Amino acid sequence: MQLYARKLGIDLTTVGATGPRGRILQEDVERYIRAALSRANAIVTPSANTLLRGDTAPEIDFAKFGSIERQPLSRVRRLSGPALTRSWQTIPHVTNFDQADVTDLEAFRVSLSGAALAGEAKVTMLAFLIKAAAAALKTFPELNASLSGGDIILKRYVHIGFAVDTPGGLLVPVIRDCDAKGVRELAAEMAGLAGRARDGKLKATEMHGGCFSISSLGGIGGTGFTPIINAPEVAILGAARTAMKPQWNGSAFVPRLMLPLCLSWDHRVIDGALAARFLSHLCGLLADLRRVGL
Ligand code: CAO
Repeated sequence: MQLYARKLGIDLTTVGATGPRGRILQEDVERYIRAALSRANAIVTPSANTLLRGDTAPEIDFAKFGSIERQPLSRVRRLSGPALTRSWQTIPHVTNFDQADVTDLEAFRVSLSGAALAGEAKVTMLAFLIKAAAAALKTFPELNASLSGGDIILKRYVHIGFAVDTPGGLLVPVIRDCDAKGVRELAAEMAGLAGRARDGKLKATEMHGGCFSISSLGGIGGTGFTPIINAPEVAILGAARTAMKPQWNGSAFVPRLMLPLCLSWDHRVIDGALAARFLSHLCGLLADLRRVGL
C-alpha cells in the first residue's frame, strides 16, 4: 500500500485509516483520491465564454418536482441573450429616475390623434420621447457616444433605437436622423418598423447604427425599471406608465400627468451629475413642447 500511495504522490499521514490496528487499506487511499478530485472540480472557475453564455448554473431536473414542458429558446432570445449578458457584466450601470410633467404634451398628442387623416400613424408618447431625446442628445453629446479603446467617439448623427416586444422576444429597430424629423414622421416610421419587427420581417441593417435606445413599457404598466444599456451605446432611456399626481405649484397642489423616466448610463463615460442634468433637461423639454421644435 505504501508503494501504491508513494507512486501517486500521496502523503500517507494525511489518509484516514480504517484497517485493523490503524492500517491504511486500498479503499482508504481511493476515498482520499476521490475527495481530492471533487475538491479540485469545485474550484475550477468557468471560462469567460461560458460566463457570457450565462449557462453556468447547474442543470436541474425540474421534472423531479412536478410536471414540466421543455421549449427551445427563440432565435431572437438565443442571439440577444449573450449580448445582454455581456452588456450587464462589462458595463458599470447606474440608473437615474425622474418624472416629466406631460399634461400639456398629452393634451396636444390627443388633439393630433383627433386631427389624424385616415391611414395616418397614431402619434404615441414614444414618438415625442424620441423627438425630445434627439434634442437632448444634441445638447449633451457625451450621451451620444461610444467607447473605443481609450477614446470616446462622439457622434454627430442621432439614430435612436426603440425596444419592440415581439412574440419571439425583444427587437430594437433604429430610426435614423431623429433630430431632423418631425413627430408625425417619427410616428409613421416607428409604426412601420414595429410592425415589421412583430412580423419577423425586420432587416438586420434596420437594427444597426443606433446611438441611444428607448424602452417604453408605458402602454403596459409599471412605475419604473432599470433598462440594460444596448452596447456599444452608453445610455438607455426607460419610460413607464403616466399617472395623475398632485404637484406643488408654489401655493397649492395641482393634479398633473406625470411620466416616470429611468436613464441607465455607463459610468465609464458618464458621471452622475451629467446624467441627472440630461434627464432633468429631457423632462423640461417634454413639459414645454415649444423648446423641442416639433
Ligand atoms: N403611459 C400611459 N399610457 C401609454 C404610455 C405611457 N407612458 N405609452 C403609451 N401609452 C398608451 C398609448 O397611448 C396607447 O393607448 P391607446 O391604445 O388608448 O391609444 C397604448 O398605451 C398602447 O401604446 P402602443 O404600444 O400602441 O404605442 P407605444 O408607442 O407606447 O409603444 C412599442 C410602441 C413598439 C414601443 C410597444 O408596442 C412595445 O413593444 N413596447 C414594449 C417595449 C419593451 O418590451 N421594452 C422592454 C425592454 S427591456 O426588456
